[in-house]
Amino acid sequence: MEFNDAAVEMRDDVGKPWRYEEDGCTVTRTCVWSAPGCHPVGCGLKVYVKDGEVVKVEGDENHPVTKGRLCVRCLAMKDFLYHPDRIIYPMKRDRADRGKDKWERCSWDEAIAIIKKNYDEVKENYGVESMVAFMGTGRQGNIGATGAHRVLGSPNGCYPLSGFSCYGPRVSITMDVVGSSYPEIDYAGGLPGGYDDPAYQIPEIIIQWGKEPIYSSPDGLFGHSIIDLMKRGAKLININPRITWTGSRAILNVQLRPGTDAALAMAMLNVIISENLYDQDFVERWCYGFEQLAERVAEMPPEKAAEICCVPAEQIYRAARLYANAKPASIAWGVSIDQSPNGAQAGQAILALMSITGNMDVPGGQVLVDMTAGDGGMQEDIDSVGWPEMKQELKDAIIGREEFPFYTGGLKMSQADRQLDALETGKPYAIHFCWLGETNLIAPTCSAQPKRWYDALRKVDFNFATDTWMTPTIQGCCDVVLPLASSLEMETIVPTHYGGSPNYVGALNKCVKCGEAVPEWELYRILGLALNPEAWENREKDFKEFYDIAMMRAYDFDYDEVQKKVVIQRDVSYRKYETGKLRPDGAKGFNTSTGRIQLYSPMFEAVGEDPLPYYFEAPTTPVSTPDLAKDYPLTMMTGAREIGYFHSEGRQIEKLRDLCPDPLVELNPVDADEHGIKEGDWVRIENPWGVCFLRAKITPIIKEGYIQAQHGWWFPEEDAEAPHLYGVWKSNINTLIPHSRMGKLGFGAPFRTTLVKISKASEEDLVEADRYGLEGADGKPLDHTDNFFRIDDPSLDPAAC
Ligand SMILES: Nc1nc2c(c(=O)[nH]1)N[C@H]1C(S)=C(S)[C@@H](COP(=O)(O)OP(=O)(O)OC[C@H]3O[C@@H](n4cnc5c(=O)[nH]c(N)nc54)[C@H](O)[C@@H]3O)O[C@H]1N2
Ligand SMILES: Nc1nc2c(c(=O)[nH]1)N[C@H]1C(S)=C(S)[C@@H](COP(=O)(O)OP(=O)(O)OC[C@H]3O[C@@H](n4cnc5c(=O)[nH]c(N)nc54)[C@H](O)[C@@H]3O)O[C@H]1N2
Ligand SMILES: [Mo]
Repeated sequence: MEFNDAAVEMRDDVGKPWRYEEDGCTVTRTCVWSAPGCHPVGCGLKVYVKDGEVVKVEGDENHPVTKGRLCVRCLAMKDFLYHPDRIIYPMKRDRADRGKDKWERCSWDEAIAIIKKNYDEVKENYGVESMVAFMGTGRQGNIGATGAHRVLGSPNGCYPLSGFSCYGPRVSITMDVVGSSYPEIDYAGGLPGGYDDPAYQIPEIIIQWGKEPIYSSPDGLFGHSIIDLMKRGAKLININPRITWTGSRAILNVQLRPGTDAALAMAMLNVIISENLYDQDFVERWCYGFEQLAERVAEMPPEKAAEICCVPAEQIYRAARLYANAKPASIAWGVSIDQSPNGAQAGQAILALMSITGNMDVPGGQVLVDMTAGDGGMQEDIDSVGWPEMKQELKDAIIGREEFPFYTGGLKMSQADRQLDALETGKPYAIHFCWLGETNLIAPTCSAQPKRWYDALRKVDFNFATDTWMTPTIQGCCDVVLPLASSLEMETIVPTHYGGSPNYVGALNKCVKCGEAVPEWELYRILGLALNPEAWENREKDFKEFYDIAMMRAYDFDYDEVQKKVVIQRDVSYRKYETGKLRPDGAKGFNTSTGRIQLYSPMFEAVGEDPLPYYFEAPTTPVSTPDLAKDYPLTMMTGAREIGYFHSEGRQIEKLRDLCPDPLVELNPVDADEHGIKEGDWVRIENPWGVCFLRAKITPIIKEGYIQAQHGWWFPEEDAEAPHLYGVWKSNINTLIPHSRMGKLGFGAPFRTTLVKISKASEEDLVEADRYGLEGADGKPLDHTDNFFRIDDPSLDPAAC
């Protein structure tokens, strides 16, 4: 096979600014995205190469936003690049050997031929809809559902996390309410003068709502900007059940009960409206449904929310007044909202807070997409590849379409929980071919109840993966694996905030090549040409050209210019609702059906959801499931981000592993005492869905009655073969998270509100951990029933916390 290396060859025509010689090394200035996994912040690196090998990586002080600052994952890049366990050649294995470490290196031609043979057979016998492309979070190839739509020609692209509990809910809700991609805080990333730019204003208040960007830099937000802004006077409010590092420096911590964010946001609206603290002019001119919203939130006075959220009512008054009186103020919207089954409503209420206080699209407030400058156009180009050409009958076959039209219609992806049902039951039709791209879902990452996914995937006729490492998922379930290049091995761009918001665009300049690993887009093209040539022949020949087309339409610069300059800031304009830049037709107002921000959502109404925000109890809490709480009294949050790991990635890299060698669960000292658990003890955590083991970290940052468990754990140093699969079942916290507990729109899951009990693990427990993980504790079968699901039960008394 001929690689399209011309497009990714080093170029020396551009000169010093992006590449120069120093100390006998060639230094390349570049930005990163993924792999190693990260969201598209595009931090700046200087990569020192000698004799074709990376010898050193440093932060690039010339990068206008990150200014030389880097997290540990980038500082350990060299160890990632040359780690002996990385996959840098295609590999194959007989289907009968799934779970056995019997991989054989093969050529690209052979790997593609195997995939094509299976593709053709399945297409012929069952149709393309019986194929699914699964993807995890935020990588370069995560371009809409291109893998499914354009490479396989199937409608079923799937992000397999129950209730699409990340980003998708946020984007979908905002598209409907505001007519834009979700509004990130304005941290001056797009302004050439940065924080000192005359167009910018430092926010007086920043609310970090279920978000801790300092560790997560999520979705294109450079986390350290929070510190920069605090140094320039911004004050922090954290809405978080735990006191985090930034929380210890905040002026207010609202330590609400997990999953009650909608009640809190509604009560803050209640205060702001009843005390007349809102921006009347903005509301009158630009909001739709204010009266109805005011009526609705009148039902949620702070005293009532205080009972639901288990926080003092005064804190709610204080948070509301501080936020509404600050000019400007911003809210950083975290994944805790997406992960809540009530998150659509919490999100709706948070958008209403941003809007009625006049903070939408103002300097230092929230930034919105400039549709006329083409950000929207670029996003549209990216999201829609392959979809417009698809036959209507195939689009109609998308899994979960009838039940969840808002989810499947907006995201053009199959609904995650129904996708698992289809794999398990063969209904509405059987699945015969899966592509596991960028997800390690049987590790506690992109799935709830991973054992169910494991069993279901192992029955599929053919599975292949595209990854940078061998993982438990690939080892357990796949037949072919194709190797992907890392950030330092490719030439492409990183559009911050997924190209959605006006910010900056960074270049990934190729530094080295490892084995036969290819950049993700190149891989799409190779596969696409083999499997679905009509969609690829006579089209863009590479990622560069793909982005060239999108960027030419979107921006006033092209790909080459980005590569030369390494980073281009977009320049930002504000209050675009007054200038017609929020709508593709250039009319004033917002890009919604009413032209205004829809505090009352006609679309929610059309799909059978309440058009206004409302509160309901999460599916497994002491309030919604009091019987369950008798045996499982603790509320478990999971997945608060660790700086050294990206979900399940990084455990092989010594420098990163040293920072956090074992899976940890945080316990309050009182709970630890009650159970005779000491710092570092292995803790047995269980509920009717499963059992797993993590080590105790005893800390007062978490309230009594709650625990916070890490996700993502497996042990790459342990036995690879099934059933052990690198110890993936031992600390698999997602085993305890039940499926299908989403809200009406199909979003959310109890990742941060599950009931459990804990005890000190016995020696026998630890010996039997694999068996428990696979079969349930003490041989009791895992409970997969829906007995505890009562979202609509009106008799629930939220005051019972
Ligand atoms: N309990 C619990 N579970 C959670 C969460 C939680 O808070 N609590 N958070 C959830 C959230 S928000 C998310 S988004 C999911 C994430 O879930 P995943 O995205 O599935 O997580 P990863 O473990 O990072 O798995 C990604 C795989 O992609 C590979 N990879 C890295 N870079 C690239 C690339 O550029 N291309 C390709 N093809 N592969 C690449 C990695 O090596 C890794 O094997 O986890 C979810 N799981
Ligand atoms: N280093 C690193 N960075 C990452 C990732 C990673 O795995 N590692 N994952 C990436 C991904 S896919 C995502 S989605 C982002 C997520 O990044 P963020 O949105 O910043 O979210 P988290 O760090 O998961 O959680 C933030 C906080 O939410 C709190 N919390 C828990 N439950 C609740 C609740 O019910 N309500 C409220 N208000 N707060 C709650 C937790 O205590 C935690 O401190 O990070 C991305 N960045
Ligand atoms: Mo995520």
